[in-house]
Amino acid sequence: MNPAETLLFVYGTLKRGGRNHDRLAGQTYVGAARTGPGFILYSLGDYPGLVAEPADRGGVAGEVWSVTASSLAQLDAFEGVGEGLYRREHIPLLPPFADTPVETYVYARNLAGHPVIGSMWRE
Ligand code: PCA
Repeated sequence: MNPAETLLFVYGTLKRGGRNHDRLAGQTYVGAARTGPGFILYSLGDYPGLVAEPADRGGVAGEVWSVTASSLAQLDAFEGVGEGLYRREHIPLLPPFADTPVETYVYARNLAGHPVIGSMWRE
């Protein structure tokens, strides 16, 4: 992996085939991935939010991408990190990424009234 890049776990509209996948144009697909247990997805309408859920046993499915610093800055802006919509944080993944530092967008706002999706987002 290019040490100047960040490994990013995407689980929603940024995935291949997803509505916002073109925001990863020019970035490098690393592979399919799954979080360790303890995370679930909620539906926020037409996009999902990943949050910690200690009772979860299944984790969340997604993809790991290697992204440049400038791409990451654009993605942070798109995902509303500055406005507190998501926080970009390290996330534990299952093998083959268990020992690899990977980050993801964790939903940062109140989920009251939003339905649980579970472990996989489909558009
Ligand atoms: N975009 C980011 C977070 C949720 C969303 O729809 C992603 O795909 O990982």
